[in-house]
Amino acid sequence: MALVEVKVPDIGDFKDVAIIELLVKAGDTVKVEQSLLTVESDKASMEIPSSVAGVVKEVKVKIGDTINQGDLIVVVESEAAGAAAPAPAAPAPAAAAPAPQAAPAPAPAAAPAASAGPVDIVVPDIGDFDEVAVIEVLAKVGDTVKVEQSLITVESDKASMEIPSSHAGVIKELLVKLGDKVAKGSKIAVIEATGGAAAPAPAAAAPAPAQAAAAPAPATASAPAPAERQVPTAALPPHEPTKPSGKLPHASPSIRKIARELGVPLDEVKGSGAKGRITESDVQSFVKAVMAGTAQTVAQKAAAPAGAGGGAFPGLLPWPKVDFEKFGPVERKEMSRIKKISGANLHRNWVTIPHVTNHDDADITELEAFRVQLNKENEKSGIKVTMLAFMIKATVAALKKFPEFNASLDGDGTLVLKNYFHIGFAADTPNGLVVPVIRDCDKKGIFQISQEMSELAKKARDGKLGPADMTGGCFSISSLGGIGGTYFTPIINAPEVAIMGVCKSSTQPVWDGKQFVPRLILPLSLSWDHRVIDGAAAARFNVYFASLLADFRRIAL
Ligand code: CAO
Repeated sequence: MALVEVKVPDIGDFKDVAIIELLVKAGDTVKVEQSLLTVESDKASMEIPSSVAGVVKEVKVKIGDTINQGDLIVVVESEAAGAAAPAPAAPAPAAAAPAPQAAPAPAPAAAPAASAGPVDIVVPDIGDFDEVAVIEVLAKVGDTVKVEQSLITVESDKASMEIPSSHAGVIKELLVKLGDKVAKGSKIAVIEATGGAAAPAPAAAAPAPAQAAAAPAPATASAPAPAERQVPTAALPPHEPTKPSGKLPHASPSIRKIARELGVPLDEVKGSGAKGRITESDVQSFVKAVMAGTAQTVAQKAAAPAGAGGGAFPGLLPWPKVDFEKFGPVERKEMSRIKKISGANLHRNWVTIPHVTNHDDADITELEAFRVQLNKENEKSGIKVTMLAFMIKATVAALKKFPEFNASLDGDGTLVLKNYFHIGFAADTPNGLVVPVIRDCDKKGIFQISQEMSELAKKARDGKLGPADMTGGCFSISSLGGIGGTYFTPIINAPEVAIMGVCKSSTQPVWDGKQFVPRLILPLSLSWDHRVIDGAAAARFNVYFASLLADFRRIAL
């Protein structure tokens, strides 16, 4: 028994290739030629075999590491006494990696650089592989291809690689089909080359692995962009992810690259290609299904609470489907357009904003008396002042004192603090809830606010509000005071960060230190976005707001 260091054999021009799969672990018994790990470039993947038989003592690399020829990958306790020879004992690289030998070989058919006209595209030198199967045809007759664009994918039992076009132009003939066997020199296509676009022979001719190192520009060396692959995107079937098999998914390097870029767990994608091979449209339909909420990845399922089903959010039960008629007569009514729109907005705001609601009371005994007196004095003006107008003015003062309430989140972590004071008020209309906005309330008096409010409320009831009447708000007030109730939880009107809910005032006994006295108490419910506002600030806002209503002279301080 002896410890043998197994190193990366000669893998030709392959440099800094990433390990995408470890096939053994410490304690495993391996045979000579048994694959230890899989490496992948952007156009080829290959397995690196063991040079000795024995028990794996240590795996020296991990997934994601990049390796080169001569790098130590595992230490094996060899069964054979004389098997202690280090790296040279590695098997011929061709056994594991078809690419290396191919790297320097120019393709026989590489046409002189700038020639236009029909050009034969042939399989370049792919090492010791006699014949490899065509497992994917990536282009069709009539396609315009670029130099380096992959035309077919071939696969042996230990490696798969894409064969690129050595010339730019239009494909006139495609001479291979799925399942065909090809070898070095096999003609795969005839291209009507566009003048001057032919690639330099070595880069164009070398098989995929070599190109990663030889091609000058990374852009041309990488796999063609998905859009160029002309995969039909319409009418993709819904996709239910499969269970991960634990084995490297059956997919070409470019598909694996696309999956990596999109964060798709490829081992959960069901392959629709030959022998279950994963195609680009399989990846697309997987993404579509997950985005549509009709499928979940294993990770999403694991994140969901036990017993939860599918749905747009992980763990959310689907909406119950109930046969209401079974329980009694019903009628069906289409929801109004406003209800549908406001419903969608309210839903988003409720789900995405971490709401907290603080309740408080304001003693409005004096203010209500003043309001009644004001309306008496101004009976002839036709302008009726309601408590809401005072609350709007009090809101402006509170926003000035607590600027984070007059703010919006913009993107991730940026707060937009507003230097204007446009206040929205929820208005109940026959068609549903709308929130008209009164602009520049800091510059307007109680009468003007009252007048604009009654005009906007009428416009709302008549269904005549335009977008300009309902946008640009800083803060909203939802008053149910004319109706009743004590407290409620108003939903923040995004992108605002807080909303004041008001219910019906009522006369209540309040202890003044010596006795209970009747006071008119207004219930307040302030909902605020906890991402922006802290609980203490919200409590202070409410206390200040209530103090202004209790003694409106304070607003001038
Ligand atoms: N406590 C006691 N009485 C109140 C009050 C309060 N907090 N607020 C208003 N009132 C009284 C008014 O003084 C008025 O009494 P009088 O007719 O005796 O003068 C009466 O209630 C009706 O007031 P109003 O509703 O016409 O006027 P407003 O300025 O208070 O409200 C508007 C205007 C448009 C906001 C209101 O009509 C409305 O639509 N409210 C509903 C808002 C809503 O639906 N919010 C829920 C949103 S969340 O789903």
